[in-house]
Amino acid sequence: MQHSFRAKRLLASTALALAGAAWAQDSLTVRIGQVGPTSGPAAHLGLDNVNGARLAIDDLNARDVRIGGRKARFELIAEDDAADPKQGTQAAQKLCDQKINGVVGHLTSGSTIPASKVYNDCGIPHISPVATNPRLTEQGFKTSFRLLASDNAMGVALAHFAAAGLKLRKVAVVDDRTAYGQGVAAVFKKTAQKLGLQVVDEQFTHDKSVDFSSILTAIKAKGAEAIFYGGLDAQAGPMLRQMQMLGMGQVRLFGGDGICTTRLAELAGSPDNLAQVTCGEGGASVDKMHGGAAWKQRYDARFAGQFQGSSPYAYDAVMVLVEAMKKAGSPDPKVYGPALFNTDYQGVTARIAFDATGELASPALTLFQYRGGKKAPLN
Ligand code: ABU
Repeated sequence: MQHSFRAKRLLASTALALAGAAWAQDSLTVRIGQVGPTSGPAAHLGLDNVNGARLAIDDLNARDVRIGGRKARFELIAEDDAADPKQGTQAAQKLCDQKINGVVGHLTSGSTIPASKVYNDCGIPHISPVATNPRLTEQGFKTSFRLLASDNAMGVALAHFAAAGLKLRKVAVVDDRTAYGQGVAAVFKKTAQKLGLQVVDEQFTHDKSVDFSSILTAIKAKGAEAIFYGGLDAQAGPMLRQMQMLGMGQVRLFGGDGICTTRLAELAGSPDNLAQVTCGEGGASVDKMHGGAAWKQRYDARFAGQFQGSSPYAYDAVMVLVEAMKKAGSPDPKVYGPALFNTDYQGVTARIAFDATGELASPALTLFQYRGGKKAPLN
């Protein structure tokens, strides 16, 4: 009696172990890293990015995704770099050490560019959904990709709008000394000067600063009709508030996608303080994206009040990595990495294909102004 009970238990546990082994053979776990700031002044931008990537992971897990005939389960490994270049490379090394399958990120150019060398050295592809400094794809790495237009396009478009659209003559340029801020401000300045605009002042701040009174006072004295700010909304918001306090309410503020966020209104203190803002994004406005409105509805239902602008790009970055894995029949970065160059995928943000440098083949570009504190596309 005792013996037959033991034998049955043994049989049952052997069957379970065999079933487990068969499942393990038929399935695989794909780990996607994601890096951006979820602490510090840019934390709201980082959170929006993680949310986009998480939505993609959950959508994939709800589908029967097969890679090389095996059912795939997806995990998101999110790392905080606080928008700091050193923490960015540390996060990249950590993901390399964990032999992650692919990375979405990083968010700031200052963190993404040094991290891209780490990914190149360990052979793991990364797709940045937000970093726009052109240098990212000029390094010749076969592991770096970008899902939106770079600052070369953005700085040029904003300078053309200032000169031809608004017929301005005198502008000042301020940047936050980060790779992004310096880069986009330099492109704007060069183009503005080519178009005959006078750059009457150039000032610098940093990405943790909140007091711009001395910079603004100097710019006011030079009679600038507009300021181009190369940096993020965490500085542009208080700058707009202080412009009002210093009687500079008629001076326009230009900036790239770093200031072009939903949260700018809150950071500027009042929607009225945004009336003079023109900003650009290296993609289409979300309402004009393929299925963008429906996607945003889903996002808002899950992450109410957290949308800043870049989450659809983080979502697409996950999907593009997984499409390449499916095409190559393997989640091994060395195997599927080259397939990224053959991407032809209809994402939320755009029809996605890359050129030989890892840049999006045909990026859109949208300029925005704010109406009643809400972003309104100009094109
Ligand atoms: N592209 C704007 C913010 C991120 C960055 O490039 O630093």
